[in-house]
Amino acid sequence: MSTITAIGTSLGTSGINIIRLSGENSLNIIKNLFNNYSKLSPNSIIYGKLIDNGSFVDNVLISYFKAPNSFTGEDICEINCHGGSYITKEILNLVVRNGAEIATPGEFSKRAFLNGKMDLSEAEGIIDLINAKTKTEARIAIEQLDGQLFKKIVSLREKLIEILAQVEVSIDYPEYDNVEVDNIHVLNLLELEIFEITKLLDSYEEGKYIKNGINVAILGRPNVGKSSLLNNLAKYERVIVTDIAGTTRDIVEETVNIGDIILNISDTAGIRDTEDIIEKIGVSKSIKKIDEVDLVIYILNADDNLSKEDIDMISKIKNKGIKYIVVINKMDKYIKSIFDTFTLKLSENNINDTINISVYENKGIDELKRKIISMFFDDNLNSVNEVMIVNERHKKLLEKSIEYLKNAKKDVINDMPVDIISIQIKESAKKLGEIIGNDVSQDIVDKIFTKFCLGK
Ligand SMILES: Nc1nc2c(ncn2[C@@H]2O[C@H](COP(=O)(O)OP(=O)(O)OP(=O)(O)O)[C@@H](O)[C@H]2O)c(=O)[nH]1
Ligand SMILES: [Mg+2]
Repeated sequence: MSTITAIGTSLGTSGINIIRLSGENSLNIIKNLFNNYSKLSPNSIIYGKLIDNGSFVDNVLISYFKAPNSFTGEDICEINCHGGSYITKEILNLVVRNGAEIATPGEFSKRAFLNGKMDLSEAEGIIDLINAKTKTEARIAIEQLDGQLFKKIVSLREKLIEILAQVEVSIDYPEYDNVEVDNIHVLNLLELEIFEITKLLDSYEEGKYIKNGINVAILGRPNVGKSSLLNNLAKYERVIVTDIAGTTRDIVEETVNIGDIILNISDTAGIRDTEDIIEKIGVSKSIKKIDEVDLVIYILNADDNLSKEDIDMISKIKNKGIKYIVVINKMDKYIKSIFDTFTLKLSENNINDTINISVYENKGIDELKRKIISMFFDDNLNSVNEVMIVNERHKKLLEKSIEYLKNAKKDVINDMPVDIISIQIKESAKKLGEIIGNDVSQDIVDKIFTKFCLGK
């Protein structure tokens, strides 16, 4: 294996930067460049001078981890130099001139996986931790890189192997077989395993929103305060707000945090019939957006009439089965008689469960935030103890694993030969194994690690 190198820190102006080397030639390369090389021993970090052909390059700290006791399982040396992009790149070039190859993204972690230093789900946890933008996202990633998912998968696989043993006893000793009793027992075990895997699979529903955020569109007629709500949630003037109907012409996207959850919000052009060509395009984009999001916030105004367009749009959203919240804005303009007629009309049209807000007075916004969270998450997020999945690859493998077990159940019920049942159970176990990296193809491994950043 070649010796690879990359800058492990982000290139900018900082106190220090780190250039990593991994591979059997790491120590030799350092030997050519470091004046205090003789003091380096495994698991040590030594201060000294980096020298290139007799000329001083930088004062550095160099650490050394001897194979197999390192992150990659290979010899690793790390050069801690002064921060600053020029000197860091100079040292990287120096290391390359002395025999190292520039690493591809994720190559250090890929080597760690190939050398058995971590399983695939742990490696995926590392990418997620690096990319995490919220506390909850980071917590799930840490659990994964700490091997929690690995342990869960291993235990699910062990149970499958026990079931397999039960099934195969009947192959080896058919003369002792009481088929009916055996079948019921195997069916129960399969049912239990399907239940356990489904439980893990279901956690993806919440997990994907934690990882990717909730995609939200704010819709409504012109001037109801859609952009004002986005600005309020973003906590700065992201979008132009005026009292001219039709101010927002195109979709404006912004990511905001509410508590520990990310919302990817699209503010849209107010929906109305218009002859203005640009606005017309904007309106059709607004309507299309409904199909792309997880949640629609539909805004009405407290001092307005409920129009036919509103009723039609809300029905359209309802019929599509998309999650939605009807928000009544401008409650600061509340006049009882108008509002009573308005709410009556709402309930006549089966629009209930609305949230009243005033963006002007910053009222009702917290309730709206709580409502959004409760629509996507069951419990208090921080008290979740169960292992969660957040990765689509894992989700698909769990689904396949369940599918094979359901086939196995059918085969048992239909009195199929035992070896056919065994094949289904083995395939199911194989799919579980792929989550942690057993029997995965080179293509999949390569694909996973290219998602890593350089130097990891
Ligand atoms: N009284 C009152 N006025 C508000 C409130 N929220 C927004 N407005 C005003 O309503 C007008 C329209 O606000 P926008 O946020 O531009 O409305 P919009 O829905 O984005 O409008 P379009 O982009 O034209 O579709 C502006 O004059 C806002 O200042 C509120 O809570 N109370
Ligand atoms: Mg607007």
